[in-house]
Amino acid sequence: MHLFRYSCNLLSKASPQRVARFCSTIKPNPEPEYPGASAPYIGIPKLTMPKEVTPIPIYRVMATNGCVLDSTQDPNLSKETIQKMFRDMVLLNTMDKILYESQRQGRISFYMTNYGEEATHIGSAAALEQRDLIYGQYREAGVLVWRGFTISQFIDQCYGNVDDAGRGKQMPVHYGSRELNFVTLSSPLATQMPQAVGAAYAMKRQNNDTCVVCYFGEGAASEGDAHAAFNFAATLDCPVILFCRNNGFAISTPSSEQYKGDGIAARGPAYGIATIRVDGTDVFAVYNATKLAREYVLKENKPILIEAMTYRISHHSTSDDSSAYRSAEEVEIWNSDRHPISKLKNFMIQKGFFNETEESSFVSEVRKKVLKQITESEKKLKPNWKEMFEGVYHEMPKHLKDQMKEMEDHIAAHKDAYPLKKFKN
Ligand SMILES: Cc1ncc(C[n+]2csc(CCOP(=O)(O)OP(=O)(O)O)c2C)c(N)n1
Ligand SMILES: [Mg+2]
Repeated sequence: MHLFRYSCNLLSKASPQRVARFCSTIKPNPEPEYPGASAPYIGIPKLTMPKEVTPIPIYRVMATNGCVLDSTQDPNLSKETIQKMFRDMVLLNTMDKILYESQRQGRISFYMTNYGEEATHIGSAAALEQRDLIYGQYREAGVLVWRGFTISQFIDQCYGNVDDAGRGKQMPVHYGSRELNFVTLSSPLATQMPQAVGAAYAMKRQNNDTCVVCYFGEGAASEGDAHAAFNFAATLDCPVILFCRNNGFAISTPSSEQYKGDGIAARGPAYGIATIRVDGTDVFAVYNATKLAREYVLKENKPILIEAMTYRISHHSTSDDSSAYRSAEEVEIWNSDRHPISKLKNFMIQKGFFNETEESSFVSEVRKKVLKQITESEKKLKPNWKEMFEGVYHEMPKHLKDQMKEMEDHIAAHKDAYPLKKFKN
């Protein structure tokens, strides 16, 4: 330090020629050695502009007409698997239409459809193992269909009756299933993300060849929890597939107002996470990408980010009217040629896997089952009202006991004001 100051003093009094000679004797530091980054030095300031960064490409397998563009990318699934993929997508679509209508008729309080995103659910679910643990957001009902959640389980949950596993405590579409390794959904956006990463960290410690998959929307990715999840996943090397469904909207906020830059995918490399962007209307592309992701996260014990590009064809939920913020023509483009079901149907027709009569009788069968189930679920009793105080704490704390007693007295005093016959005793 002394020597340095001494040289500086001398230099300040020296001629420019001597300064230049002195500087040429100093060896430039070959590599910067900051703990926080490994990057070379530059001598002229340069802004890195977002537009200079090449957009992450969208991987696809099929063209809109269902043709496989490169035969090496055809996952060559069996006819039975492809048929299950198609039928599960159709089942979800059919069930959605009826449940959406049943909300409009005032029979259930709320509903969310999955139109346009069917291939992201089925393609990813098909590439996973049943033991892989899933954390969803809410628009991933197809994952449950693939895993075997039944029509009655879906509808009992929407009706919040005695057979709803959630005991009527949550809004419709907040499904969950311990048997199917699907963690119960919760409404506050992005809360599932750090939880999923934590679970993946536990999986890594157990070394049980199981990964975690966490679905989230591009809107939810603006939450602070998303940052925490990305950063913990990367720094703790967690085997988690962070699966973003980018459907272009967060209720009425289009993705152009949600973020700047190259979407959610671009955040992957920024956090040090391997990333793939995929055509979410192409079931085979989603399948291949998820298969690759699963192998990678388990082999490397590291996270992966998938961004599946789709379009939310439906309104956000039954509480939204999307005609207020987008045109019917725009929606129609995605609801016809670009629809994931029509893409897969085109593929199946070319392969000779599609039988019009069989498929339409499948749809009418599903319709019948759903309608029958609605009548049954509607008739079932609601859980005993006392259950709303239970199930959170192992032992009910005093304040809840007090509230329950208060309600008991209230109900006893106003029996006629409540539809008690509709609740289990
Ligand atoms: C913390 C929090 N903020 C706001 C909301 C209200 N909300 C519910 S869904 C939603 C939009 C989410 O959009 P996105 O993540 O893109 O999912 P998508 O509905 O498109 O599938 C908002 C703002 C919420 N549930 N939780
Ligand atoms: Mg969205």
